[in-house]
Amino acid sequence: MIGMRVTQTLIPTLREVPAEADTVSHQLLLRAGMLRKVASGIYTLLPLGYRVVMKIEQIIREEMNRAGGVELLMPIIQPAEIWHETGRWDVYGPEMFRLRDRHGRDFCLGPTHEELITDIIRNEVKSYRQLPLLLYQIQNKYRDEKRPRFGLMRAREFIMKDLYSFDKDEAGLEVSYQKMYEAYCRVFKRCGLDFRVVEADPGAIGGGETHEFMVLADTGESKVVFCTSCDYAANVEKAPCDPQIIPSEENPRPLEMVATPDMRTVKEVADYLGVPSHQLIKTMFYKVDGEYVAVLVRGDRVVNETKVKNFLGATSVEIASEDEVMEAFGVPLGYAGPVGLQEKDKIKVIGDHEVRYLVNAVTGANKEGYHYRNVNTGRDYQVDAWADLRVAGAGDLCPRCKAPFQAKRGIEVGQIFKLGVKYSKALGATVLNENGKEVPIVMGCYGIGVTRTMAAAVEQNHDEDGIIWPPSIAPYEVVVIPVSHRDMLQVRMAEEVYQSLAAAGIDVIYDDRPERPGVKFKDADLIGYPVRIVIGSRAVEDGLVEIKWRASKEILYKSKEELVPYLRSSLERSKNNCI
Ligand code: 9G3
Repeated sequence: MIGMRVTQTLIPTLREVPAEADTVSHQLLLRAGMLRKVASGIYTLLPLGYRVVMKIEQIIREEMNRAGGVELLMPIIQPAEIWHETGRWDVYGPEMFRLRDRHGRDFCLGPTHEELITDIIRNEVKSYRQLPLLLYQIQNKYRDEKRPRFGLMRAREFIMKDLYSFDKDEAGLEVSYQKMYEAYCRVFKRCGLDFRVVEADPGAIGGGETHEFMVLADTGESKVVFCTSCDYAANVEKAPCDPQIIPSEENPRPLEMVATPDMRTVKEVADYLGVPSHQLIKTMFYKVDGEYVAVLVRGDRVVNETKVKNFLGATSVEIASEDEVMEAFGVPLGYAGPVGLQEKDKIKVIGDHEVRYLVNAVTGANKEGYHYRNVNTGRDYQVDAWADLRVAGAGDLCPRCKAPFQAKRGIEVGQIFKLGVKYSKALGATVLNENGKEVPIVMGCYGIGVTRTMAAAVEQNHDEDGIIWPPSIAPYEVVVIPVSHRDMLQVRMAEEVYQSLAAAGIDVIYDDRPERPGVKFKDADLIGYPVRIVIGSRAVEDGLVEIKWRASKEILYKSKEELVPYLRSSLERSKNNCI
């Protein structure tokens, strides 16, 4: 018999929006009494919040197991040694939580588990006959985010399901990857989420192909482009884009320096000189693996740092500060430009393809208070290379079918990677293959942000009254509310209905607080139970209870006898129709 009474649990709902809340899901999870902050980026999941997480975890477990996954549990605290072996101990800086034990040995709180799981495999697996293996855990992860925000969406401690696949060859990895791809689609469908799978950039983890599972939401931190005609979709970090050339009938005019006092931004300069922003060349300075690189993009574009990193085959790309640029090249920020830049030593200049086609462009003169007009590539400046270095956006053309993109924002709730042999080589995890040859094991890794999925579900399912939980992950499926807590007939009937639902295996909570009905109705809408049952005078007189669906706001009446079969079938249907 499951079921709960409100007076027995802890659901501290709030009327006011807490100041710390910086996105709607964070606000609502706090107000619904499901989450409380302990420190920046560190939260307590209160009883109702934890029930949602447990339901999401259960859906994940069922789908991982169905795909052949086997669950284990690795330690959160990890010895530095294995991170030294892969060389990652020094790659990750302050983002890694590090600590020492009483003997002064180095450890970290696990931000991920590639090293740890590969260490297990290299000790326990020797023959291809033991493969494939799909091992996973559901465990807290720790990443000391510079700017934790949006509640559980970017926390410093969060729950992740991480699965690692081990195959004897690339063909095996293909099979494992496909199994996980399909399992992930089932997980997010069963969680009632509107999601898309997009091509992504592997980033520091290395390896090959990778896909991200994005819950569409305007508050999402990720930008994604979707083709309007074929099914191509990609994270803008990865999406390739051709130059969009704006034809110009002008002939190159003589280079001219113009005074632009205190005009630094693209907009200020464009307005002051009366040219459109796409006529400007924006010069951005980066430190790429410690070397200075100037990147040129059109004034109306944004530099894609992932593309810069990939083009230069670098491991770290970070924007250079105003002082560094002034110190190194005497170039005041806001007045930077490519003319005469390449001649300066210790700088590489690379340009996005679009810049190459600009005729009579405007750029900074590398001199305080001055810009150049009529800048033309070849005559006035050279670059070391031209490449696709900009962020794709709406209107850019699909690399597959050339139809225009549309741009959306998304919350990344899952990511799957083909790792290849990067970790198995570094740690010596090999097997003897069918020809008796020792080969490195071919790996994949697959993550789902469990707590982030809960937050994403709220971002996607709420209205002005509060959360609207998809039934499959709701903290409780049904809330039973007596209109009067003084009318013994109503209270008795409410008890009976509650008991009958619980006995029928429906996840039901009974609001037995000595409160006015209005308070209970507001809480029920805020918390977002899928179904609300009200027992009022009408119920006592003609035996009909009121049923209200939170999502559709549909209200209907059923007798006590009809109630259980109706709810069981309608809840089952709503939970299954997203499979
Ligand atoms: C670190 C720190 C932060 C990190 C990593 C390592 C992200 C790190 C990438 C991954 C890749 C996959 C398995 C599950 C799915 C994601 N942030 N990544 O490796 F030391 Cl401090 O975690 N891992």
